[in-house]
Amino acid sequence: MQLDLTQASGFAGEIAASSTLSELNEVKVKYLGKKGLISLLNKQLPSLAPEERPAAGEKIQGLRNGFEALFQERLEKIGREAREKAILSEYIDISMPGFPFVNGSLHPVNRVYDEIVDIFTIAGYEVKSGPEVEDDYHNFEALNIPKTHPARDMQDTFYIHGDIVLRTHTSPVQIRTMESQKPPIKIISPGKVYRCDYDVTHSPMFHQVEGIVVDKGVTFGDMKGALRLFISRMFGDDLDVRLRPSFFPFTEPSAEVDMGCVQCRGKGCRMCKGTGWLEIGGCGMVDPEVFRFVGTDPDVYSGFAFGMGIERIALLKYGIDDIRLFYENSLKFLKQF
Ligand code: FA5
Repeated sequence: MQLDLTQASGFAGEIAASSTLSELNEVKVKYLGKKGLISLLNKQLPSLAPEERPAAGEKIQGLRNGFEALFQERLEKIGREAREKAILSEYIDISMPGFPFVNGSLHPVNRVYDEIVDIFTIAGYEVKSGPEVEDDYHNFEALNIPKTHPARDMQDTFYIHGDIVLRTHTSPVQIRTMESQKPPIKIISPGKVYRCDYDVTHSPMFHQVEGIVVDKGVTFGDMKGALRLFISRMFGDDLDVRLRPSFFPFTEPSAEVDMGCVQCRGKGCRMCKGTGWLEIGGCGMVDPEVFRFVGTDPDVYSGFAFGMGIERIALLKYGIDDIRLFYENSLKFLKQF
């Protein structure tokens, strides 16, 4: 008996015709799988005469070796082709024009807010914050504004319920700080405040920065010095500070803070209504009554406090005449900063 090798020898064409890995593997199973055409030849060996077996075995091994060599060659070619295809499909034309990348920018109020914080922290002030939803005691009572006091009408308050309000100024933070910290105190507290106000220079939500310094021997002159330092760093050395007598229930004496007009540098123009001065906030020496509320002895300590509108400072810095522009979110306006 002779082995019929015809069928098991036909793999060369099939290997060459395989164009994918799975097609190539199918050919391998067909020839070298358990029931593959070459594998089946091995099972026929026992039926041969013993003297014919070695030669037949060699022929089968020859077929197997031939298959493996062609298979390996084809496998490498398919792999190479797949890699080349992937490289071509991932090709990036770096000479193509890019997509424009739109950069955001800081809101002008945030920009001025950060600048104010920088100026005061460099001068040794610590930054404190407090709740925007505040109780009547910290927003009014402890600031020497009892329920029946007409000074409550100075600020149009949003009441949440009962004794809970949206803070109308950042002054409650001076109370909270003095309640929890003994002098010396030197802090600023920037943040959002709320009043029922709306026109070209007033917004229902706006930002203030409060400052308070308490220690032995703090004077009105120290306060003017602090305000002058701030104004010169923010607007330039040539602008003076003027303190105009005023009234706040929590400071005595009290004053309005005016600075030289940023537009005419003090000469008089439309912006300052010919006066050469612009108002930016209020200030004064901490009232002894307030010290009593927080348990600080007014015979030992003295202090000054000031509060300024951050939008007001931003309006002046950028020469804008309507506060509402800050909150309309027009990109055309905001992109200028
Ligand atoms: C106060 O709020 C005092 N707490 C300031 C103070 C602190 C005085 C410490 C003394 C000692 P006044 O109500 O004047 O003061 O507000 C201060 C500043 O906030 C004003 O000068 C103004 O620049 C700004 N401001 C007030 N209301 C508005 C508003 N509705 N919109 C924008 N800015 C405002």
